[in-house]
Amino acid sequence: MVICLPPGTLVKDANSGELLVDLKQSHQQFTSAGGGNGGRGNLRFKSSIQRAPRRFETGWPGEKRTLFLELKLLADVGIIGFPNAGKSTLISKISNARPKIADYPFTTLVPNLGVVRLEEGTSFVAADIPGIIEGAHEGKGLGHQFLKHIERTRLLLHLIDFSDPDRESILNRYHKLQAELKSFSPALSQKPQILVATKADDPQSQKNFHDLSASMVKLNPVVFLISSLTGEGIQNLLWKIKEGLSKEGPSEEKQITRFYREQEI
Ligand SMILES: Nc1nc2c(ncn2[C@@H]2O[C@H](COP(=O)(O)OP(=O)(O)OP(=O)(O)O)[C@@H](O)[C@H]2O)c(=O)[nH]1
Ligand SMILES: [Mg+2]
Repeated sequence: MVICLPPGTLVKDANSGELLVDLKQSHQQFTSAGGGNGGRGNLRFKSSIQRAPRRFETGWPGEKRTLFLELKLLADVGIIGFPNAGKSTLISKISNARPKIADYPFTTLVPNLGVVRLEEGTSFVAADIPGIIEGAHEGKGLGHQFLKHIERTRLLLHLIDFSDPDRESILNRYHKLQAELKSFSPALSQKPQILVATKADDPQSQKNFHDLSASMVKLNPVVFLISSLTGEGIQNLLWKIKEGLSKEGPSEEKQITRFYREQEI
């Protein structure tokens, strides 16, 4: 029996939890339980006196194994932020993904993947995940369940809605999201991040960016102000992402994270 699974599926032994294979490549195959040897069929018992034998042998039973399958998406860039930060709007602007967008929190319920074509021949894959809120590690909002999908990315875009008139809450949200990342996985919280202040078309965002950019740069040296409505700042952001992805990554991630040549997608 052949079971087709999406690339990025981890196959584990359900009893021991042992990782059997990480299916990172498209069309990769793995035999988790071998079939038993077959018995001899009627034809093998045919002789000069027995032309149509009824005798046969049953085969041996095959291996049995209970598997636990876990999908961790393969993407180069993860887009994170509080609900309504503009994550899905950005991925729909820069890629072929067409996620649902709305002005209420938790519009996105499952991750979206999009291929971003940067220039002739180079592209990368971005993942937009549901919004994270304070207390996600205790299961609040949609909880941490989707953070595993950005564990294999090399770069995080941390989007913050700058159109909020409450300037303090902008900084607070930054710190809360970092705390949530850390409580999920220290490795994830140490991935390089680009801070992206969103909704630049809103005068309030411009004002907040003017007042807060010095504090933001202290927290993270790479800060961009963008608008997914007008396109402001997006091209520069994409070049920065390309630069970030071109840097050497840890060896395990290097195997799966790279620029794709267009014909491979
Ligand atoms: N003015 C303005 N509005 C924006 C911009 N980007 C997103 N929005 C609006 O902000 C709201 C939330 O956008 P989404 O892209 O759904 O936000 P999200 O971060 O994906 O939200 P969740 O899926 O709930 O986590 C929508 O009403 C968008 O139209 C922008 O650049 N400018
Ligand atoms: Mg969304």
